[in-house]
Amino acid sequence: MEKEKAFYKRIEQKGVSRRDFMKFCTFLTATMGLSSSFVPKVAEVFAAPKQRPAVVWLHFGECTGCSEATLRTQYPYPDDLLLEILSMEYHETIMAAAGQQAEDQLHYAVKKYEGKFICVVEGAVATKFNGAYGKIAGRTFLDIAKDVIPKAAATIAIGTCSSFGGIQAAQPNPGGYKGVGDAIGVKTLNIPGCPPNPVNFIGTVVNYILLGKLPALDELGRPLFAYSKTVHDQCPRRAHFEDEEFVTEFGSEEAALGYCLYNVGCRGPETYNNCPIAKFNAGTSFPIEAGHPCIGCSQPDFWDEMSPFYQVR
Ligand code: FSX
Ligand code: SF4
Ligand code: F3S
Repeated sequence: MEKEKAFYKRIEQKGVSRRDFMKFCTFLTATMGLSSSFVPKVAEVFAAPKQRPAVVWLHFGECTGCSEATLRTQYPYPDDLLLEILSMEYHETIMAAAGQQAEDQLHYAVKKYEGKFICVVEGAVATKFNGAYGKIAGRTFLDIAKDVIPKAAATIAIGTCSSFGGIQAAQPNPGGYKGVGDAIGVKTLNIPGCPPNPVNFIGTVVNYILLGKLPALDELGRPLFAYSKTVHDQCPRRAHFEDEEFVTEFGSEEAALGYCLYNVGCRGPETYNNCPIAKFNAGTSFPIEAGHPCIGCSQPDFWDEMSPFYQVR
């Protein structure tokens, strides 16, 4: 009770009412595909966390947009997520430690929580030339992945890069970059998107805390609750597609009317993600709502397969 009270006080100070928070929990429960009877339990995960899974967050070849997106989460706010809900043991971008101290913390955390921690991986792994294209503290990404990941209870690949290789793996890919699962031959839970939606990461973590297991996945390792439908099938512009009302030029009258972006290269019909429902920045918007076609950022090999962007295929 005390913990819950302190939580509600804390979020109120940040301008979030209890009602807004419950609205978010209802939204997250529905996004996760759970019945509404789970809403109070989901709220409890945030308001009165019972266990805080240890997380070791690795960075390989990437732009750090995945961390940036996660740090923009609201309900839970990043401080709650990192300090109350999870126990973030290692994360190069946000940790105070640097150099040897940081390296020591990685080894300490992996040893202390062996078999119990969640490994979150951001970024792709170079595999050619014994992984020489990417190193941290004298070790290749490949060596670090091979050392740390088998010791984790579960591995979440956050973002398209760690899921499928992303921009590092785009042709001609001289470093032989691959998604982390492919690089070391393990199954990972993949949350693709460049960047991915923090809601899908939080949903996965809450599922793990609440039900003691990871959510159901498709054949590409993606949680079905977020990636079972195309962007096109959930798109607010879909009626315009059916009525053949298309934008043919950016800045045109049709664009202002919110017509379908298919003819300016929208890849929504080939892309699996829940962006139209989950949206970004606390439900503010997503690419298509902002007038930009989907570029297929969640799909494997999208830099090669979906480009040239803006061209109808
Ligand atoms: Fe990749 Fe993450 Fe794209 Fe960036 O770090 S999924 S390049 S948005 O952010 O790995
Ligand atoms: Fe489909 Fe894209 Fe048109 Fe939306 S804007 S209806 S996703 S083609
Ligand atoms: Fe990416 Fe398309 Fe969603 S570009 S963010 S999958 S709308």
